Amino acid sequence: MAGLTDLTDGALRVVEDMRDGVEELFFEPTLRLGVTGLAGAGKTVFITSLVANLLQRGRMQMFTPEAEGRIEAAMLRPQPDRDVPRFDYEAHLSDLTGEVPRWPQSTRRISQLRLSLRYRSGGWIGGLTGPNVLHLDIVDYPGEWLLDLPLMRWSYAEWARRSLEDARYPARAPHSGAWRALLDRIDPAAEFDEAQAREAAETFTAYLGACRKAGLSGLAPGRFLMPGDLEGSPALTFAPLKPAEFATGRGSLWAEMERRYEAYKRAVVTPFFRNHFARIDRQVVLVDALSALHAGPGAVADMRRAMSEILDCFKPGENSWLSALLGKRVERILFAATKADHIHHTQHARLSKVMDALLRESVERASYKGAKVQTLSLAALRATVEAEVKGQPMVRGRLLPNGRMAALHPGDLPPDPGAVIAGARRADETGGGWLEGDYGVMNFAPPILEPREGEGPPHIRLDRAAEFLLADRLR
Ligand SMILES: Nc1nc2c(ncn2[C@@H]2O[C@H](COP(=O)(O)OP(=O)(O)OP(=O)(O)O)[C@@H](O)[C@H]2O)c(=O)[nH]1
Ligand SMILES: [Mg+2]
Repeated sequence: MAGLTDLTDGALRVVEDMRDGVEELFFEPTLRLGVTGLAGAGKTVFITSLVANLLQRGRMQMFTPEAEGRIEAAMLRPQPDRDVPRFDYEAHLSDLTGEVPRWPQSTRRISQLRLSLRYRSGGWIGGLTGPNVLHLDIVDYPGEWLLDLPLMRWSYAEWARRSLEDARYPARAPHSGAWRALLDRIDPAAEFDEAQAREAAETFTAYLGACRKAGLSGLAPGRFLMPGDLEGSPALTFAPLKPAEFATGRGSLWAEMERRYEAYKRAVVTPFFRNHFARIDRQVVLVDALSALHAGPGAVADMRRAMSEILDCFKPGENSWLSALLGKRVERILFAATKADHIHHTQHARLSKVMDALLRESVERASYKGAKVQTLSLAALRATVEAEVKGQPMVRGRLLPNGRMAALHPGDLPPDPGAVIAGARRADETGGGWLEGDYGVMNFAPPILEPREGEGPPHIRLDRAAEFLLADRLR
């Protein structure tokens, strides 16, 4: 039966893909934009503000199709994947721009949105042909789930080895004590016992939770902290064990943990990436480098490791379906440092450089098969204005939780990004960040906006991001 089901699924998929192909070829071109980033990187705010600013384009001067007056209409349309919930654009926008604006909750499930643009081609062609349509499809998901991507390449033994190695890094050791102590007590070769499996999974999850609180990034498996519809499911009752010194046979704790790990990859991780990362044309990778910089060298090292494990999955030839999926069609990738409104614009170039340096090695290792790559720093929703107080560059905004206005100086980023990388390499320094000023208290609320006809929410360089990601498809 399993064979038959597989066959049917396969056949359906082929039919669907053909239908998509036909639509794209003859009727209405589609651009799938992947918005990728770790938890809290700013994906939901980015999607909401990008859509709002494409619907009301008064703040999109650097987006040439708009500057040239060629966009005739932009509207939300029914999305193509009817089995995926719709991205609740209206709710997110009204949260961000309401009378008492607030940030969105962290995302708990996947959702999708389609924005359609009607535009005229530029130059003499535009005069000859009628208007064209481009559908922009965007997917939002919990950032934690991205961390599962590297698991696809690792066996259980490899994952267990890496998890233990990670747990000993100075930034993590203070949080991993209970879990490591438990591993010392558990014999992986012993007969499987459900209570022991549950204890290992719970202790490991608690350790991941503590890492998240400490501002660390590497928190796989993603569903442990953000289970979605798997909350309380036995599919999540596994954890890395200490690699056994002697063979672990059938019926052992190790064997069962390995089986569950593989089942998690097969039943949870594979469908997520196959269904939602497939057919991505353009990718924006959002990186909250500022928060990591603030949390200190240990957190920067941790983020760098997590991002490089993710980007390594884009290396060709590692895993056939995965590299086919990720590396095949992506034409453009934008690496964007988010929340740049936390710092004065005179620091923005440094922020981009730091992010560039953090990701450079892994970007070079990965192959995007001729994809165009760009880096910039942006704020999807600008929560601050700039001010100068006694000659000192500051940013001013409403602080959370009470909404009090304050002007703060976050400190300067190092002029040489190499210093950040070197500091992260010597990750034995766990304390003392690079942003020493007021960065720690900077928890800005979204701005209170006067709605202005024809304008989306204020941002920094969102139009440049749209230019890189979309403009050439609207020629
Ligand atoms: N000042 C400022 N803060 C931002 C901006 N974008 C995001 N933030 C902050 O970052 C937090 C996380 O943003 P989200 O868009 O929810 O992040 P996400 O990537 O969707 O996170 P998950 O759903 O948890 O994966 C927000 O609650 C804000 O505090 C921005 O442009 N400016
Ligand atoms: Mg989100």
